[in-house]
Amino acid sequence: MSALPLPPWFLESELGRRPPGECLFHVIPAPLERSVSYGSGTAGGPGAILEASQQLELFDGEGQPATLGIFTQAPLDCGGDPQIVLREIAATVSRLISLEKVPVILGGEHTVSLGAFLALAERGRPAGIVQFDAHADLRDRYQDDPLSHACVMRRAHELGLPIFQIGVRSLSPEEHAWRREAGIGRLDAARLARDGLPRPLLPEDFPQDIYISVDVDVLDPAVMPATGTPEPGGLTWYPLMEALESATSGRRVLGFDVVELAPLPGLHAPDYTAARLVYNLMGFVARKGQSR
Ligand SMILES: [Mn+2]
Repeated sequence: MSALPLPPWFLESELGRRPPGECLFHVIPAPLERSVSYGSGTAGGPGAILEASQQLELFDGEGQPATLGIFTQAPLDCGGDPQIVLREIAATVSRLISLEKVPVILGGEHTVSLGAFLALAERGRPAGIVQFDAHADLRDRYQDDPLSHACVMRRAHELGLPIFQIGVRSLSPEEHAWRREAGIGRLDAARLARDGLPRPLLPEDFPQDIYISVDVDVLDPAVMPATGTPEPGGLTWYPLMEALESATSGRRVLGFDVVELAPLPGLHAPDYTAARLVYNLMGFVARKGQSR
């Protein structure tokens, strides 16, 4: 549909291309942008992350997760009915999980995560979602749209998936009240800033199998200005890395996504930050997902 040249594969500069069967990580570029409520540009997120990944070192500080193989699919066509896009993501994620591969979705707006949540719900075994986000995303409807990025975790809850939120610092009074009623697990940004990271981070009864959804606005705007709805008081780099490492510790990570990057022309640091976040998360998954 698009005449634009395809972006490179994740870290293709160092890895070249390997057959999908040889790769643990399968990157799914999902440039969906439809319900963005403030700044725009998330459709450019996946391409910017893939371009910036060409600058990454193979060594992530502890190891080389890239040796496990990183396959990158062609970007999804997100132009049509969002329900069809979500079904396609769900089918791909289901297939990859059954093959014991790790799907890595690059957004695009947060709505793309719902495709993965559908796959988790259909899997028929307990799986929890660990959400890193400035916003609760728990609205029932937003601007009359149940598929808005502001509703994605409400939809996850309706699918019966346990949720644990980290870094939230902006939510409506209704979301605040509903979150409490529904018993959604949380470590809000203000509490994290005040008390530091609890150990263990996740409740003991949280599922062993988890899916991690990272909205880049969980980071402070000083670290991550390139996102549609920036919110002050976010996590800086090392607290986010610590929290991701702690969340993955001893659990099996079925897959993850990094969403809501809206590249700013002329400012490449945020794109690289997002690419580095993806790669470090691959490292945590590779080193901690021992049960695979
Ligand atoms: Mn979000």
